[in-house]
Amino acid sequence: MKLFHSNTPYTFLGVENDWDKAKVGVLPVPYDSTSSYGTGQRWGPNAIIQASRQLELYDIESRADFSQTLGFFTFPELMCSKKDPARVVKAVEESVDEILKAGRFPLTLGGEHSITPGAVRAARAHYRDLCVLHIDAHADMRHSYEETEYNHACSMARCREIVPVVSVGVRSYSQEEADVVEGKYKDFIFDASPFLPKRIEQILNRLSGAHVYVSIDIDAFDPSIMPAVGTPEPGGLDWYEVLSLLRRVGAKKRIVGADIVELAPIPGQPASDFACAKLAYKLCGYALNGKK
Ligand SMILES: [Mn+2]
Repeated sequence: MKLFHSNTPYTFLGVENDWDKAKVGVLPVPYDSTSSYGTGQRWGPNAIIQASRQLELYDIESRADFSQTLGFFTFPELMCSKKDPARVVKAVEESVDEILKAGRFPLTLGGEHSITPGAVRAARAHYRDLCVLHIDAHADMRHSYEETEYNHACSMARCREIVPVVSVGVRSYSQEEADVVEGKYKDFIFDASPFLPKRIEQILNRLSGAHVYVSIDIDAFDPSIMPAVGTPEPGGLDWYEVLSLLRRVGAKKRIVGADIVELAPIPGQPASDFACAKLAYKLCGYALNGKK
């Protein structure tokens, strides 16, 4: 009966799950309990993995198929308690800590943005000079929202309590957030104006440490590129400018972990799923290719 079964494993990129050879640990976190508008982010990791199995693994930019040289190990989906965001964040922290302890690069697939502080906490324990590059349409600087400090609208407020954060693509925030976005953190929050080379250098100069954790809320992109998000904001970032930024950060700093969050797949419209899969693959290339 072998003839009738797909021989592409159900893993990120459809590559063999071999922990010993893998430099990247892919952690799917299907969590979406605190979303305020659109929901369905719990289906995000599944859609990214599905789409990634169709990706062309030859990367034109680097002229290489680096899926084998890097090696990707896909974990089973994390169990997510719907009622207790703090517990989910803790579970993410523990999982990312295990991946880092094993010397692998943690790539977390969300799920909503509330999970990021767990991953950042784990990375901070391994790298004392850690800073975060946060790519998002929203500031996520509410202190708490809908009775929890772990709402997705608070993710960067939590991260900024422990590490310096540089946000880019931000074009929507509340009155409460405006006080800190336009005040205390104004030099560390960039809007969605075009990422010209000079601006990319300005962003880079704000990243204080040598080690960088990258958190990408895909609503940072323009909705024409990433329509499948809970809160689509017009006037977003362009595909190539985000890649330019990530390429520069990868060349100048050491990217030690990443997450791609907030994909809420639209049935029958796989463009966003595919873009997330490609983004994840290219980001791992920028982070790890040519590095020891
Ligand atoms: Mn957002």
